[in-house]
Amino acid sequence: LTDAGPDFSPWPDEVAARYRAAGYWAGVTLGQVLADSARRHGDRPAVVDAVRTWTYRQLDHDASRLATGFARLGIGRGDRVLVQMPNVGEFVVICFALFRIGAVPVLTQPAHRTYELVRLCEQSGAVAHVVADRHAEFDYRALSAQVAESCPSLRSTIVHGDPGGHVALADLYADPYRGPGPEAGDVALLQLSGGSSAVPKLIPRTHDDYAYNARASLDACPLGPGDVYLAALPVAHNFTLCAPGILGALTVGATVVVSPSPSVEKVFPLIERHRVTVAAAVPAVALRWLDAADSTTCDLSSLRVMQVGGARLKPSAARRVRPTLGCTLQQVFGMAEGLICYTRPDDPDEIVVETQGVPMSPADEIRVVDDDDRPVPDGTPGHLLTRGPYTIRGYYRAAEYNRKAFTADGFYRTGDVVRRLPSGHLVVVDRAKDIVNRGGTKVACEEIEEILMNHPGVHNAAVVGKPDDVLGERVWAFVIPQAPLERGDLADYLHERGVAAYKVPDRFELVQEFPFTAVGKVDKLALRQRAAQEEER
Ligand code: J2J
Repeated sequence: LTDAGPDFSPWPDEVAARYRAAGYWAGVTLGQVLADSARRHGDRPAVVDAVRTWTYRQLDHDASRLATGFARLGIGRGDRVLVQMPNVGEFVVICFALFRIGAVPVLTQPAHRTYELVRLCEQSGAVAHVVADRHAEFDYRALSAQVAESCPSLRSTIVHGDPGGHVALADLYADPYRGPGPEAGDVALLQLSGGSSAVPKLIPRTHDDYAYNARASLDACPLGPGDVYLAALPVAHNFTLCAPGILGALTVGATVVVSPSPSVEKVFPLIERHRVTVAAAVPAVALRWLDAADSTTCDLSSLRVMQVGGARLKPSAARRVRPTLGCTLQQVFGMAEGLICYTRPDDPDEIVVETQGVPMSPADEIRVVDDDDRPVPDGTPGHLLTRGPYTIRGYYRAAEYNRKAFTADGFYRTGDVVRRLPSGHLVVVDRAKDIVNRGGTKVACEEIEEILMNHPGVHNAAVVGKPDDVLGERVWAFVIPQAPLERGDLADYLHERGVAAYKVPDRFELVQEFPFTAVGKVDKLALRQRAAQEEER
């Protein structure tokens, strides 16, 4: 058995014992969470997508039958499986089938291409890749075949839809699974980090910690069997999956409606048709919904809570939520590594509009510190460090990087700069990590810089965020050429290398030199300011 293994940084024994004794870790696997709900809410709708509905009983049964199919392919406890699915109900079935056998989904995004997938496969040693045949005019079977060429660990491609020579997902459903399952302390899934390193980092979340993540989220965002949660953001994202998201809804017998996209055209009719009560959006998406709400003919009156997170929501936009959508705003400041902060339904308006809430668990430990890790007074901006029952102690197979990303006593360095109010509410004021937050989607600057620097015409490259009214930020690359270069060449180069489209800089600026800091590093802050001052062309 691979078990949680040495690849995973466990919580110290005495801390784990404390989390168990306090009931944060309930000793229940995610597969058991669904099985319990199936017993209690069997005939209620669990998941609804554009094609069909699964009742709780059907979902549990399908997950169990698919688990047998996966097991017959040789997928076992501890094996990693790349799951790359668009927003369809089968995503949920696939994840729970893997949870049943203790196999570990690696939650990749539909936008990822060979560059990302090969690295994720190498990092995780994945044995299979689950994809949809085609989505958004792209053929994932061909993509998977390309990935398999570079990744000897990858044995099977499993396809939802027309298998085109690979294994058909539909053919895998067999008798209900009776084999062994995981322990609650095992790694349940690998989330992707927004990352600030050249190689993407994987986030090992255990059954115990992820189930608690969903339950604690339900304290901040209560759901019951009468609720309908709209999954409009990508289903694999931590926000959609677990804050309280799909997993939270399935814990309490609520219904998950999966929207194929977050567009107004898809989402508004779904809200009306299914009487959606809770929806989650990143700020860029929330703005589009707010702009369209005044003139829509759709009935949005069922909405009770609009969750917004993933990137900073401007107070001016936050103020529009109640008058425009007629529901409560909940700000969500979370991260796939763990910590989630929420504003609460009974918080005063000013708190809901101006802050990103309080940590959801009484066991969350928070430090706000200066550059030397010394605590700063409330009200003063500082680096946010955190530790707790659902925050990882280390990235997967990343011992060296972990020494930088965590303190010696196990606090995760979030890279976010926050101000803590005397009430405990956090306001995200800045970011110290080297990423661009493009409408909630994170781009690691170093990753793109490293690829650009391999281009023969590039002497040096620096990627920064350019403030943007709609997305919050866009990706800008400053490039020092060492040979004649067209801007279009660089975008083409990234596409040819198989980099996901959202990471390709929105603009390339060719320059003669970079500003440097006193210690001789490229001065990213100065470049960010320069980008901010440039007019859009
Ligand atoms: C400012 N920055 C924010 C916010 C996240 C719930 C919600 C979101 C995520 C997520 C998540 C922010 N205001 N409200 O996992 O469970 C930025 C911070 C943070 C990073 C994490 C969840 N909400 N951010 O966005 O792993 O910089 O998770 O560290 O994708 O997004 O990104 P990610």
